[in-house]
Amino acid sequence: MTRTSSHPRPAPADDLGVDLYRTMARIRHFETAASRLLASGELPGFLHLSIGQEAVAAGVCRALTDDDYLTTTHRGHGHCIAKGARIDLMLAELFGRAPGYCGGRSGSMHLADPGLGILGANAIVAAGVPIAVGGGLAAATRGRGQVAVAFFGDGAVAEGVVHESLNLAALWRLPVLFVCEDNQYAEMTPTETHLNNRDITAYASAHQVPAETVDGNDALAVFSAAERMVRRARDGDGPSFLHCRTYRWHGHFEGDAQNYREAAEVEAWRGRDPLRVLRLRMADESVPTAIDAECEREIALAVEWARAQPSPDPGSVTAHVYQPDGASCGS
Ligand SMILES: Cc1ncc(C[n+]2csc(CCOP(=O)(O)OP(=O)(O)O)c2C)c(N)n1
Repeated sequence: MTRTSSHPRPAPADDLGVDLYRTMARIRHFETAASRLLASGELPGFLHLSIGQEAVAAGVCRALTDDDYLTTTHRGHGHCIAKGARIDLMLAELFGRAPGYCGGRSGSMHLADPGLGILGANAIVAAGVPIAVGGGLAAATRGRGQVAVAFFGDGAVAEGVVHESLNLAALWRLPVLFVCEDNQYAEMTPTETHLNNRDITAYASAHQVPAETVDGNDALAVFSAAERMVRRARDGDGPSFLHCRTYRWHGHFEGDAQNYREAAEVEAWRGRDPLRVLRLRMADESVPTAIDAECEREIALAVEWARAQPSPDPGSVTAHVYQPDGASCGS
């Protein structure tokens, strides 16, 4: 379903820190609201939240334009919001309502906005990675300087398709940024028990793709590395790999009993809250406080709107199964 977003994005701030903080706060308030709505029984389906990981989405997407592509995962709300997706349409989709991004049919794990280059969240681990390489090939063919970003978790790194994607992107020098969001668990499995080499950048280096590890809870550090890598891609110098070390505060999914990790580990990472990390670097405390209040209001209004929308017409159940003749996936 192609949808062109005409909804205005929040006014871009001159100050990088303010802009990054606003993006992270929007993600945090969106996901906090979604968590509550699921717990109260209002939202159907599954939710995988990225609370604690917001700096990766904000830092990487700050280096992109609306014309660039991204693909994301089952944990993709943050990436979509940071790329400019409409929060009201995302919430309508989570509620299963007709105006939602996918007509209320997909829920959280298949959000897409081709008009903004969001080529889709994907519930199949690693499946978005080759799609981003396809975006990179389209970008290279068009020659307009677009780039494509593949977000994926540490759990995707040993999937064969990630290596096929790295190889092809390197071989054809495609403008692709591979972003591994390493939250240290794949579902309930710690990374050291599913990856032989804990140095995740080594997998990229094996394909001669330049790689770097950054503190994924530091939005400024993520942005600085992503900006360099995006510039490299736009200049025709091929793909890069950004390994971001971070942590999810909530369970793998909402409702996860989390008996595979200690509460003290979660607490220690909460102490490195990416919003707080940035807040401490901002000169004026009142700015982030005002942004938080603004985001809370924005989300509350969007929830109210989404909740009041109609469900899809049952008579349309077979619609949107096939791409209509002549329709395109955006440009
Ligand atoms: C191909 C495939 N294998 C297994 C699963 C089940 N599964 C869903 S999420 C997940 C873990 C993914 O871990 P990671 O890539 O690190 O992302 P995270 O959940 O930590 O964000 C698994 C194994 C799946 N959805 N797809």
